[in-house]
Amino acid sequence: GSKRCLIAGNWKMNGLLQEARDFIAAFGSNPAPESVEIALMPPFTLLHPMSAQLAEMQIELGAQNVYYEDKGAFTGSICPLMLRDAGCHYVILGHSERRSIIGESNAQIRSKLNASWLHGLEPILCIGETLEQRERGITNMVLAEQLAVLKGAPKNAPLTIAYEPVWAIGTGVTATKEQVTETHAFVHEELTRLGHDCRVLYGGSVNPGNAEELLSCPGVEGALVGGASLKADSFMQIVKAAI
Ligand code: G2H
Repeated sequence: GSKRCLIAGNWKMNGLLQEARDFIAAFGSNPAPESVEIALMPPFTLLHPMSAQLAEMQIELGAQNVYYEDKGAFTGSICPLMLRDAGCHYVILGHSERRSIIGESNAQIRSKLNASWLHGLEPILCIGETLEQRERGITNMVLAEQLAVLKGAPKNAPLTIAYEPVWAIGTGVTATKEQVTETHAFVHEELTRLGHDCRVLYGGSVNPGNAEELLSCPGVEGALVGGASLKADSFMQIVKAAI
């Protein structure tokens, strides 16, 4: 299709300065493929240190979260302008770990979407059902509820969606081809209904061994990779699987 495939690495709460240097040194020797966009979301502390070199390697930079206020007395928070200042193009919003551990709500995610767009960031909005919700047969309802934060959003706002079944995150369990295809079809349908024609990534235990199969599912336009993005060689193998 017209959408360029995106392979994005979410480092979560991993990565010290030396590991960032090692990653760049190891990844640097690989020529960036034309057909695949690559992005990396290291922790906040590595954004500035990695920014220039990732840009040279044509790897887009992203953050894993943002606060929705512009500035001021919000101790411990990072605003969209700070992310732009560090060279970020992307920001992950609504990751299941933030929803479940931090208790982030759809209302907060909506505020973060608006703040991100206001400052020219492209959100990667994460959605996904828990195992209990899948077993109860309410997957589509949960996903529709999570996507409803897009109601009334500007139609041409930059946006990427990541479908990440919670039961497949960091567990080594991946969704089957059928589950991925079926759920991505629903997500695309819902997005069309909401007036957004954006990329939909798959996420959840994507690794070099399953990437090609997952990326070949209809409606999958890239991957959000956690654990397997920490090492340059496994991340590169996933990028190659997308070519
Ligand atoms: C899902 C994914 C990246 P992992 O959270 O967002 O992580 O690949 O480790 O399951």
